[in-house]
Amino acid sequence: MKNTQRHFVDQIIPHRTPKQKGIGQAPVNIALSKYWGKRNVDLNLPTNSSLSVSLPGLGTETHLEWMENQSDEIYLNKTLLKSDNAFAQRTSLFLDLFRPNTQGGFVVNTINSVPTAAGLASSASGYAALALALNDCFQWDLPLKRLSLLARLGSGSASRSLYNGFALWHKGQLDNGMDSYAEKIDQAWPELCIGLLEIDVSEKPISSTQGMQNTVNHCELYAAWPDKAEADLQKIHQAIERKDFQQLGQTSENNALAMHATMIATWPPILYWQPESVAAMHQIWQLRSEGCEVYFTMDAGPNLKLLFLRQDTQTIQDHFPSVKVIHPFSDE
Ligand code: 2P0
Repeated sequence: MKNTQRHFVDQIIPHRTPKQKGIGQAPVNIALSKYWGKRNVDLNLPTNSSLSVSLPGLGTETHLEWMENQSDEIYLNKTLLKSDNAFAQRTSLFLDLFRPNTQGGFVVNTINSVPTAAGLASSASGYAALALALNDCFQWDLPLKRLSLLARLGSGSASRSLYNGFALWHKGQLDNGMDSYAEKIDQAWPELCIGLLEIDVSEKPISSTQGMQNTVNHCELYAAWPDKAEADLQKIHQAIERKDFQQLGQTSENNALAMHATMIATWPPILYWQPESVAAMHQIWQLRSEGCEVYFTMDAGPNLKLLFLRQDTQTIQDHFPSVKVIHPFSDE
């Protein structure tokens, strides 16, 4: 696995000589058309393309420095992690792909403004920020498209977190993974709002990586997923271009529920929802039947992300007092 990944990295980076300290910052992203399933586990190549919107103000900032004659030191939110910590081990394994020798180590300072493993995809902003910090530290000067290939190796959804606004991660066709990158969709939608509805932010029982692998291997319904995901992505892309909010909302909600249907139909079953998640869905459907255009999407966790337009903010806040409202395009 390591050799395959190192060979992949060799085709992208110009050298392995760190020049200075590096810094990277990246937002979390919410997929409107989801990534669920890999066609190649070593290279994190997905079975389907996906489309996301980034959440400005929520994400990761990473500082990186190469030190000769010491091992990696990894800080998460200013706390030094023990070397057997899962986050530290995963980070060090990723950094193995870039280190110039085995005598030195990286000092990594990661500040997350999202709870780790809470279904808000902190690994997405984490590996995107790390790819940017590496680019800065080694002074590679790589374009974002190339950095998204590197971020993808850390976590698939990280490929989309190199960008603000909408991003499209192409699944690619090649076995070597060089065409499986994300790029920005150059469209702003200032009225679009995302409402974060936290049901439970504790560590999830099964990681997305494991969950999607189990689904691919042990779900008869999964065969229908890749084609549906591609069709949904096209509809959402079109909805963004036409600013057709109903098409965006309906397709996104249906796409998320279809992804969860494949999880539920896996054996043993994977169910990230909690009773409060289902209660919130009913509340959203009730509001919609009363004429308020609100939809939801969900990832590998119990939390909901509401989709609505700015004009409905007050109604949404009245019905969901704890909702955190994000404007993905407030600065554009
Ligand atoms: C997404 N998720 O498109 C989907 C929807 C979760 C549900 O991408 O194994 O953490 O590291 O590539 O990127 C979460 O999966 O998985 C994810 P790996 P990742 O946002």
